[in-house]
Formats: sequence, structure tokens, C-alpha cells
Amino acid sequence: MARKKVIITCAITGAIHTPTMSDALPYTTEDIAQQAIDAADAGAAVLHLHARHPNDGSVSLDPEHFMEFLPKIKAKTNAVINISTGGSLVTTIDDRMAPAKRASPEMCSLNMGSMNFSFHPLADKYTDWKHDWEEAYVRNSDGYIFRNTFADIAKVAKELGGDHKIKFEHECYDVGHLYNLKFCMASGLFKAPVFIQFIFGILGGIGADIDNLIFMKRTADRLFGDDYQWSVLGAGASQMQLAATAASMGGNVRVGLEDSLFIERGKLAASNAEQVAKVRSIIENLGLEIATPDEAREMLALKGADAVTF
Ligand code: KMH
Ligand code: ZN
Repeated sequence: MARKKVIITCAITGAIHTPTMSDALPYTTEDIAQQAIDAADAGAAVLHLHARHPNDGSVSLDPEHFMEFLPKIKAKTNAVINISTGGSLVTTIDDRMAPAKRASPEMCSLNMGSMNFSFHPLADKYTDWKHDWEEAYVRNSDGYIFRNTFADIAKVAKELGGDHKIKFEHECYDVGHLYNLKFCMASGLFKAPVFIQFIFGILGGIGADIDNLIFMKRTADRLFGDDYQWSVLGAGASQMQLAATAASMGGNVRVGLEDSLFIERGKLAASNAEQVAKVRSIIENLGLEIATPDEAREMLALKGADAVTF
């Protein structure tokens, strides 16, 4: 049987890193749009997007900030747009869903459990912060709970999966999240095949070890059989190694400056596209092919680029 093609997702800016940490982290409308377009040109079939306040790079859940760059990206690429519903540790699920409700993209993220989600150790690495908000934002992440209760998950499933027909990137940061997903599927919230993002290396989630990837994959096989597709996101230094392992094991991969600011040990990436080009070359050197956006649409059974509202 022909090996499935590999879907590269690129997560362009996220809500963890701050402008001080890398000049390459995009936060203006133009930069987010251009880096997304370049990432798609480099081989990303799916673009996972958050918005930032264009003046200082702080995290924004304002749907209008998303609407400033989404049409620009759509005009220049055929990439699948995936909008985050997990962009804040401190606001309600309604606020987190607002951008996806406005844009009705083909995909959005759905975080599959409540957890500690902290990046406070990064705060000690920097002294000259570019913007006033950054240091407290990073330091205080040790005090927040990333809330994704069963009620929250059900709300997202109904409000975004229902009439909007949005397909979810089920973000699973630990083995228990796979069981949460299984429970939700049994309750009728999600239909097979689901698309699972195995996430490694977030402080609060499972560690970035290949043993853990194998364990997550075996657990998912046991729970979901053929009813799922999967991708791997290694946060920080593990990004490329876990992506290479995932591709070798038959999975899909996620890269991007949301997940790691680096291109190799000690060297900041110049752009999202640079990480996409690197992972693409790893995949192709393994003798595998990357999926185009239309192939990703077919593999994930997406509603289609014409059914979005941007
Ligand atoms: N930042 C990633 C580890 C979301 O946007 O919903 C997880 C993420 C969450 O992408
Ligand atoms: Zn995200």
C-alpha cells in the first residue's frame, strides 16, 4: 500500500513566545500574513494561527485582528487555515472561540484537558524586555490553569463543529487527554476519523521523549484503531527530532515559531518558512512526500476553502 503523504502544519506565532525572545516572531498584520504565506510556499499545507496586538505583540483574541490577516493569506495561498481556540490562559472559552466563530475556518484547535501550562522558566533568560507586558506575562504563567473542562470541550464541539462544520485539531498534551477524547467520541461529540495533535514538552504535559511518543501512539491505536489521524508537535529543542520520528512512524508533523524559536541548537530560526523547509527536507530525505493543501483537505475530510467566512 502506498505510504500516506505527510501533512506539515506550521504554527506561525502562538501565545507563548514574546517579541524579546526573537526578532523573527511575527506579530504585525503584515508579518503574520507574510510569514504564513512563505510557510505555505515552503510546503506547509495547514497554517495554525493566533493573533497579536499589532502595536506591541501581546496576545489578542479580537476577531478583527484575525480578519486583518486572514484574507491576505487566503489571497496568496491555498493553505488550510486552522484558528486556535486555546490562545489564552486567562479568558473564557467563549472569548477563545470568538475568532473561529467569526472566520469559520476549515480547522481549529481544541485542547482536550485542563492542565498546568507554564513557560515561566523562560523569564529568567531575558533581562532587556522590549515591551512592558512581556515579563509579567511569562513569569505569571506558573499561576494559571489552562482550563479545558468537559463542558468547555462540549461547547466548542457543538458551536464550532456543528453548523460551522469545522474540523478539530485535538490537542493532546498527555495520555489522559486521549481518554478524554475517547469519552467525548463515545458521547457523540466527534465523529471518526479525528485528527489528534500529540504534544510533547510543554511544562505541565508529557515530556519530549521518543518513548512517550511511542506510548501515546500505542495508546491511541488501542483507543481509536483506524478512526484517527495523528501529528506530532515537539515543543522547544525536541521539535525536529520528534517531527522526524513521527514522519518515520507514519504520522504528520507540526513546526512553527509558536512551538520553537530555533532552527538548531542555539540558533534562532530566521522565519517560520525556514523551519518548514527544514522539516520538509527531513521528510523528503526519508523517502516520503509532503501533502498539498488539497491532499490535506481530502485526508482530513475538510469542508473546503469556499465554506469559510473571510
Ligand atoms: N502552543 C501549543 C503547545 C492552541 O492554540 O489551541 C498548543 C496550541 C494550543 O497550539
Ligand atoms: Zn496554538
